[in-house]
Amino acid sequence: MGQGLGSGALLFGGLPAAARRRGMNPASLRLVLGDQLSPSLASLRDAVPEQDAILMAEVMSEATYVPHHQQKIALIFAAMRHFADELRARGFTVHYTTLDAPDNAGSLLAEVGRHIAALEPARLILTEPAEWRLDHEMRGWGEALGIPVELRADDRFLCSRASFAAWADGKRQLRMEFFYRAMRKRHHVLLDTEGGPEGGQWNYDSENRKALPPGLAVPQRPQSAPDQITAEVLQLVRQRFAAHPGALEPFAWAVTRAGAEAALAWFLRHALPRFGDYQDAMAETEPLLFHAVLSPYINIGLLDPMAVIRAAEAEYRAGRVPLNAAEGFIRQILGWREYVHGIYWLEMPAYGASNFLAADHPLPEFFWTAETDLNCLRQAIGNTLRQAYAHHIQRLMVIGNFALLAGLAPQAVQAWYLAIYADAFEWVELPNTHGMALFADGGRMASKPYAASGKYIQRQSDYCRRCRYDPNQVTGPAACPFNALYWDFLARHQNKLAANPRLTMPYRTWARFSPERQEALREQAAAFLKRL
Ligand code: FAD
Ligand code: DLZ
Ligand code: SF4
Repeated sequence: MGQGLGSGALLFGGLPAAARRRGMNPASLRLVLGDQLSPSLASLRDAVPEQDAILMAEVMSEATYVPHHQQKIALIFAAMRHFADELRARGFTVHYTTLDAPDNAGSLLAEVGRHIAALEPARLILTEPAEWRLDHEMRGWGEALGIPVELRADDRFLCSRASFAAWADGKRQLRMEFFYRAMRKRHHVLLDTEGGPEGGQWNYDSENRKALPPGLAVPQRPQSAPDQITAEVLQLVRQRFAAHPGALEPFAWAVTRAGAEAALAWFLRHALPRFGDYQDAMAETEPLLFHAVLSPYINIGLLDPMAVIRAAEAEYRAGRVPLNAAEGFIRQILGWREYVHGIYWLEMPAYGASNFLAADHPLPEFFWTAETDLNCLRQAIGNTLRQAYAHHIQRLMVIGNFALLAGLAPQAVQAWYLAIYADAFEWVELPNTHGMALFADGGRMASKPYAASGKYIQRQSDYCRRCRYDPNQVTGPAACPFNALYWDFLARHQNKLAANPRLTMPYRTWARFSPERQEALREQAAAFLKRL
């Protein structure tokens, strides 16, 4: 049995009690969290069925630290229960605490403590959790529990925390594009025979902004009915989490590795070929369009990110998908996903408190209900509440853009994003919210704020057609609120943003407006914000 420390592991806590009864007790207790459902997990790697025990626990503390969307809780509990069965089928002893078990101790530490008291393992083995709050807590578990605790690095990411820190070291500005190129080279992804980028360019983003042509057929995703385990979880969530936001059903998520792999296979065949072209498009009747809808599966460990990347690359090499689609998709996983993960661990815990633009407006109630007369927000938030999912442009250019322009407080906005999406874990959600959507980090992650007027939404979607507002008007009762808010945002933050070279053009345009026009725009925005 491999009892040595895994690479990047930490050992702390007291020595095992000398009188510990050997033989009946597991050599180690290994905790698996709800987003660690990978057979290759560091803490499972050297586990021996006859000697080690595995612990998984559904606990109120994790289910309520933000009011998670009902489908997110159901997805995680159902996937945890299926994963426990998968491990049992491999011969492991899995101690699984369901949320409604009478002796459930309510938190991860309390559950671990209860099992240590009962099983008396020689040591506890953990994989680093993906969120700072739990990572910070776990580093004190050795002392709290009085047995040796080994905390192993989570090597399911393609760039470790240390490796990202080394890449970032000494750089005045971090930019995803350069990180992404380095990752392509390091992992030999989409390279030509000379080691350069396939097709001669690293990035085909400029080909990925097409508006949807009328009548374009969008493939419909297969649905399957929940099995017995999932049905039981849905009943539990219905009873215990009815006050949490979002609809519980229809529940369309896969909850097993096989189900997630089927979703990947469907995406590669039916949606990836068009993913690139319509990546930035939005349509009222087609909330998923050609997106992968795989992020929850990758984030909780049902899909391995490199396997997804290799599968997309293989589709390109087989001539079944164009390069702009394969490259655009791979960039999201090998580039953005790893980049935000690196930034999170580099910048935490200070990152969560960042508020560069001193935004302080409370979160409007309609974030929880979708009841607003701005149709784009009604659609994007409505999709979110119905599916625990919205695609990237809805999250960034509709909801995030609105939060940025309206000056909503970053802490309130980020708590909402963390609660409401099935794929939301702080390591990925926080940099996307504070960094990409709200510019709360002052540009650590993105080179400029993603601020846009109603014109952008009009160009990329069909939302404006059924809106009570007009994207072509900037002032007056029918004017699209995004328009005045956009100019007001630039004016309000002129001292912090005017020097940004990527904002030179809009600031020049603002300067050309007459003082009367500027005042009218600012009054229009102020009146809207007052009503908000
Ligand atoms: P696709 O668009 O099909 O992309 C493929 C994959 O690339 C995704 O499955 C995901 O794993 C990865 N990916 C794409 N964009 C990003 C990104 N910006 N950061 C990290 N990974 C990315 N993603 C999350 O996984 N969890 C979150 O909590 C989350 N919060 C977000 C909050 C805001 C404000 C914004 C703007 C984006 C957020 N994202 C988050 C990123 C992105 O919107 C989702 O990953 C994507 O919408 C997931 O849908 P998909 O699988 O259909 O992705
Ligand atoms: C998100 C979540 C929820 C809702 N419930 C549990 C749970 O009951 N037990 C568990 O082990 N994990 C859960 N998770 C996932 C954890 O919150 C996640 O592992 C940490 O936030 C670290 O990313
Ligand atoms: Fe949104 Fe403005 Fe278009 Fe209405 S007109 S859908 S508020 S962008």
